[in-house]
Parts: sequence; structure tokens; C-alpha cells
Amino acid sequence: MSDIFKELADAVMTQNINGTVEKTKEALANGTPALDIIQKGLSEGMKVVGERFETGELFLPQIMMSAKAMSGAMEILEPELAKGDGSESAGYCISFVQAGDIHDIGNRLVSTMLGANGFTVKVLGVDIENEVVVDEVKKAGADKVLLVGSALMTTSMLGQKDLMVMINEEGIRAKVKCMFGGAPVSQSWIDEIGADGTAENAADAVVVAKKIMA
Ligand code: HCB
Repeated sequence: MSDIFKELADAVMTQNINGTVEKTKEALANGTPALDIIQKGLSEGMKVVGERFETGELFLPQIMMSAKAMSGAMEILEPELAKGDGSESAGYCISFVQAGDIHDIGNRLVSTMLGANGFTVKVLGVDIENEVVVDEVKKAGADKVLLVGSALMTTSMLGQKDLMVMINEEGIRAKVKCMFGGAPVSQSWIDEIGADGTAENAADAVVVAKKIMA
């Protein structure tokens, strides 16, 4: 890992809110691409935070501080990511975080990247019930709609399975493509619930979304 990426990861890992923002500004000023700052720096730090939480080395207040640090950096980075490539419309998406789940950092990032790459994105936010998602699909004028759902917990992930059942029962499966992601989501889960794809990170999400919607 290069020095600046390590410094960014360290700032998140040590809950250094001001330091994370300062390092992010410094990296941008030095010409580091916004997406690299996130994927090679900040997200790597957040991964370690998650692991240390799991092993009991860190506690919830510390994760909250790390999340605050990363969110502060994202406020600076999102306008950079949103600049876009000027491409023609790639389709209509509805993005949301599953009911019971308030983890929004990854979903925001994926939504911003999709918007920057030609998708029209309706962002529903966190803790969204499946009924709301289905209503939004019905309200959408588009012939084809991409659902971009996130779940960061094994519990909220189960809601994705229920959503697939609901979409089938409502008779709208033909117009809906489903891309789900978040740490616990795997390709085997996607296959099991009959969704259309998953992605490891925001850059990958753009590739997968374009493929699914082509
Ligand atoms: Co939270 N939390 N948390 N948490 N949290 C996790 C998710 C655990 C895995 C930590 C652990 O135990 N190792 C764990 C879940 C365990 C499980 O279910 N297996 C957990 C837990 C248990 C909890 C609480 C229950 C803790 C408690 O209260 N006792 C609680 C739940 C609250 C709730 O949702 N009801 C909680 C709370 C919090 C906060 C508030 C402190 C904070 C969230 C702040 C926020 O989002 N505004 C938080 C955080 C930060 C985390 C970790 C450390 C990092 C998550 C994160 O932001 N990652 C996380 C550990 C982990 O994920 N391994 C931990 C960085 C982003 C950039 O990555 O994976 O979200 P991402 O998104 C990627 C990727 O997945 C993909 O692209 C994104 C961008 O690259 N992607 C998609 C995401 N969505 C996609 C959709 C698509 O269609 C395609 C791709």
C-alpha cells in the first residue's frame, strides 16, 4: 500500500475524524483519484475496523467515530465522483438499504458511482421496507428498473430473499433487474434467491449494473 493510502486507512482505523478529512483533501490536491482514495485507502481502514469489532478489540462508539471520519471524507469525495463521464442514460435505478439496516456508507457510494456513469438513481435511503421498494417500481415510468439493494448484516440480508418472492408474486419480475450487495452478500446467495448480480465494490457495481441492464 502506498504511503497516502496507508495514512488514509490509518486515519479511519484510529477514529481520527479531522485527520481523515485532512488526508483526503491532501490526496485529492496531489491528484489521487477520488475512487482510489475510497477503495485503496478509506475502505481498507474500515475493513480493519470491522474485523477488530468482531474480535472485541473495538467497541461500537469507536466504529461510530470511524464511520463519522469516513462520512466526512465522503462529503468531500462525492462531488468529485458525481462529475460523471457524460455518457447517455444507462437506465433507471432504485437504491436502498434493506429494512432493519442503517449502514449507508457503501450504498451512498454505489449510488453516486451509478449516477456518475449515466444511471438515473432514485435513492430511498436506509431501513427501507420491501413494500416501499415494490411501490417505487410500480410508480417508475421506465420499462426496465434496476434495484440496487444493500444489506450489511446477515439478518437484513434475509429481506432480499423476501423481496425476490414479493417481486415475483406482484408479477413485475420481467421489468425488474436485481443487484444486491454488502459484506455478507455472495454470488451463491444471489443464485439461491434468484437475483441478477452482486458486486464487491462501487466500481464493480457500475460494470455489473451495465451488464445486467444491457
Ligand atoms: Co455495523 N456491523 N453495526 N455499524 N459495521 C458491521 C456491518 C459488522 C459486519 C461488524 C462485525 O461484526 N464484524 C456487523 C454485522 C454482522 C452480521 O450481521 N454478520 C455490524 C453490526 C453487528 C452492527 C450493529 C448491530 C452493532 C450494534 O448495535 N451492536 C449496528 C446495527 C445498526 C443497524 O443497522 N440496525 C451497527 C452499527 C454501525 C454503525 C452505525 C456504528 C456504523 C454504520 C454507519 C453508517 O453506515 N452510517 C457501522 C459500521 C461502519 C460497520 C462496518 C465496520 C463498516 C461498514 C462500512 O461502512 N464499510 C461493518 C464491517 C464490515 O462491513 N465488514 C460493521 C465501508 C463501505 C464502503 O463498504 O461493504 O458497506 P460496504 O459497501 C461496499 C460493497 O459492499 C459494495 O460496494 C460498496 C462500496 O465499495 N456494495 C454494493 C454495497 N452495497 C451494494 C449494493 C449493490 O447492489 C452492489 C454492491
